[in-house]
Amino acid sequence: MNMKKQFFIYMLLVAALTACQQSPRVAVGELRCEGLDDPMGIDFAPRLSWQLESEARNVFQTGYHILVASTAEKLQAGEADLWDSGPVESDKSVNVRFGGNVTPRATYFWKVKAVTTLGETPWSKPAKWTAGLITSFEWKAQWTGLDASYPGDVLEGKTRLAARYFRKEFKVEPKRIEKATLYISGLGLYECTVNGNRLSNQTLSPTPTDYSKVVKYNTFDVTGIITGEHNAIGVALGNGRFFSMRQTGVRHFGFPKMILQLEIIYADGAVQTIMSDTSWKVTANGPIRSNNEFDGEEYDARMEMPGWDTAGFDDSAWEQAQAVEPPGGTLEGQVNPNIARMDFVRPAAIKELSPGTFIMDMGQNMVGRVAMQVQGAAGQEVKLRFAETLKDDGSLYLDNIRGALVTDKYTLSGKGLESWEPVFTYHGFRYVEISGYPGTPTVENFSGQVVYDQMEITGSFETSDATINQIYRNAYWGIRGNYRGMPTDCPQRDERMGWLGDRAVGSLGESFIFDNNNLYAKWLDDIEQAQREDGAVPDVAPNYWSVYTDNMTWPGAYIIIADMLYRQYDNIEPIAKHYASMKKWLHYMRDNYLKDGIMTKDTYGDWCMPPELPELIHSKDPARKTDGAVLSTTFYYRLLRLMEGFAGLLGKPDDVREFAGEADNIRQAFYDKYFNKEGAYFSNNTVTANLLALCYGMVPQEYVDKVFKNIVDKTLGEFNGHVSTGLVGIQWLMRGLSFYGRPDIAYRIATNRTYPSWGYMAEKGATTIWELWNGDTADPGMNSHNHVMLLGDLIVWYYENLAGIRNDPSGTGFKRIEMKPNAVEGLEWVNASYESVYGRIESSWKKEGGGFAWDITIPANSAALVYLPMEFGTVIRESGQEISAVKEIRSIGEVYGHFALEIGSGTYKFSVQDK
Ligand code: RAM
Repeated sequence: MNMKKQFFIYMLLVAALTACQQSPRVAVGELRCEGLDDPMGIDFAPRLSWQLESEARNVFQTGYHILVASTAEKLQAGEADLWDSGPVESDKSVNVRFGGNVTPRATYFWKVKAVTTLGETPWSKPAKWTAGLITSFEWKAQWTGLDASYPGDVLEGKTRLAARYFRKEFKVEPKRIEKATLYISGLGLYECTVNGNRLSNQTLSPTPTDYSKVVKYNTFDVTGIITGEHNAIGVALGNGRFFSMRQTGVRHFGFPKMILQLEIIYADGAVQTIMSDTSWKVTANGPIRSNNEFDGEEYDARMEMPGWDTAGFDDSAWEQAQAVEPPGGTLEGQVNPNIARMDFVRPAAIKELSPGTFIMDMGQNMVGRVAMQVQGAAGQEVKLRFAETLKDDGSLYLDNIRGALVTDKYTLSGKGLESWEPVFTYHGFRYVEISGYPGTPTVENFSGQVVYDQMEITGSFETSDATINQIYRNAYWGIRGNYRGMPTDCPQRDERMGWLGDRAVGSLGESFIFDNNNLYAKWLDDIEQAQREDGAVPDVAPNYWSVYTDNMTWPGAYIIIADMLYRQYDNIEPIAKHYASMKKWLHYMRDNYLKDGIMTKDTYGDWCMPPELPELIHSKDPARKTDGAVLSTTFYYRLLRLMEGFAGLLGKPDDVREFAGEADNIRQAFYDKYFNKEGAYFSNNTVTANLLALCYGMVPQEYVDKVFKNIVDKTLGEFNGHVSTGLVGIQWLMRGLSFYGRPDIAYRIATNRTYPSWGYMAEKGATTIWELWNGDTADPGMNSHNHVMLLGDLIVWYYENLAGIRNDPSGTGFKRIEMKPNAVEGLEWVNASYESVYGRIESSWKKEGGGFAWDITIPANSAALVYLPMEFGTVIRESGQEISAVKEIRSIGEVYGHFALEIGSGTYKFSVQDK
């Protein structure tokens, strides 16, 4: 057999490898892991992953050999001067710890070969990663800025500044440059050019953090753009979350500032370093007159400074930059992706509303900016305002945008055709009001630039049901529109905060569509940085809003998401890193609020459940609402069980006992206090109360069916087959209904087009997901049309229950896959795929001639437990053959109405028929 044809090995690094834009995780980890227990060898070294690809079935890895070298040539020659793993017997091909030393700035070239059940693979193609600066000692540059305001800056109320422009010229020696690396952080936001060249397509960088704790820096390979003797660096600074958008209520860190270090290594080994310091020049008199993320950007093209970021520009009118106080936070290489222009939208239509005022419809509620082309007289001002919906008279509906001014302004230079897009702001909108545009604007003059975190799309999902497909699309737009280096609640109004509760289970659903591993790992760091000394974890992180209300359902996301990253990505690092802080928080809650086994403190209830009146945001009806202590006690129980598991993973038997014992007590106390034996329900018998108890395993076995029946009765009776939960209950609704045997009800909820439902939102024209089930009628005080919190476990259910692609509950990273689709009545087919860390999993099924046809692909080095639905018959074939004749398949037999099989990698075509 020709091994070359059999295998291709793909290599991925835990840290992204795009040029050297990002430094590997070690830059973060090494600074912070001191003193951490390391029973599993979790020491935050870089992790190496690769994928095996083979057409053959049942391919497993049995060993590997990794070589790491300091140059491509050495690696090619097999000279592993940085690390040679030697032949290792192991099936691990994901997150293998690098065993060598990590040196600041070093580049690591590596390759791997695997031993498999089919034999040995050839060496993979080489890949590389680059280490960051790793410790703050490597930073020689000064924080540089301009701690002063200028005429036009708004320092009170809706705070906005003109952009600050910095420049520095430098000479290089006339000898060959081996490598030039630029490290930068510009707060709140920076745009950096070298010799007038943009360094990447990213925008709104760096990623937002609590700058007093941690500041992220970005790394760029600029070797190719330093070509001549005379060079220049230009940096423009926007406000971002540093000079925040509001004077009060939102955290302010100070005037914008930057740190930059450009390291040039010549071929002869000499090193030249250019650093931010007081030799730089600065001005606030550039074209960006004003910017912030809520209120928009104002640009005066007459004030452009041609050539300001290239050598030879006359900067005599500029000021000398100041050495300023550092922001306080540790500089860390940024591992999570930056934001970039990821997509664009062609406007659907422009209509004149009144003379000179036009309304442009993007056809989609999107997040980002509008790029414009315009021609006219110098000094003419074009104004763009943004909204999600229109009033009856066709004008912008701005009430739900609250205090955000959402206005961009462009003043023409008058020099021919001008193109413009703001850089230091973003909006959430479908409609744009255009005024002051010279002549009549047409759709060709505008384009919507969709900006969000540069993430791989990992999932595809389509079904025979148009409503499900539309909701999936709406969710996709909503999720990506709310990735902003942190998961925000909304993109349009004066909020845009990282609310923890919104993503507790949503993050799991999202992980099927986007590779959000590094983003959520970063967010857990944000949460930890926001933890108070006494142990309290906030409801918002980074804590630009200070919201410490002590409840279980919002901060609980800290623990739930760490578990998600472990399950979905086989990433144990967050658990190891945050374990101590999580435990501290649970102890804090226990010590302050646990009374007789009941967690008494709650803040939000089952947030935004469908209210009894269309104009209400929150229900006032005690019979519909779930008692806060029920929510917090069930969550506390669930979190204790997760911690029990984490403690086991980390080798802490005393903690396992502590959490397990506490959990047992809580379950008993909860049962004693809230369970009504006669009626078999908890508390006031809401779907949420019963569902949480059931899904968290708090219901004694003999009552499980009866409690579930109450959920079914309530849903079908009082709520007529509709959802009755808010943000909390919805986290388990779809999976709960399916798991306990009523996927048909879940399907009904998923396809409803009447209120309340996701389909109702679509029916009313939504192209994203609303904050409120009644977003069309409720008070605008809190009524975003692009919020993902009410998705709950819907996307999880799409992938796990409809497509049947689920990580085996006892394993991690889809090494073992559980495939068990619900072929519910009404649904004819599903086509789905998911790019797991082992490779691509595919599941496409359809009902056909009374039978069931199902095509499955499993990546090499993983395996699946496949459940074929027997309601379609008892004759099971694979590619036309009786399965008993297919040697690669292991039949397990009938399990609860399914025929269970075990398969390894490869592609399979199953059918289930009567004969
Ligand atoms: C509002 C939003 C947000 C939610 C908080 C509690 O600001 O709905 O998503 O988490 O309230």
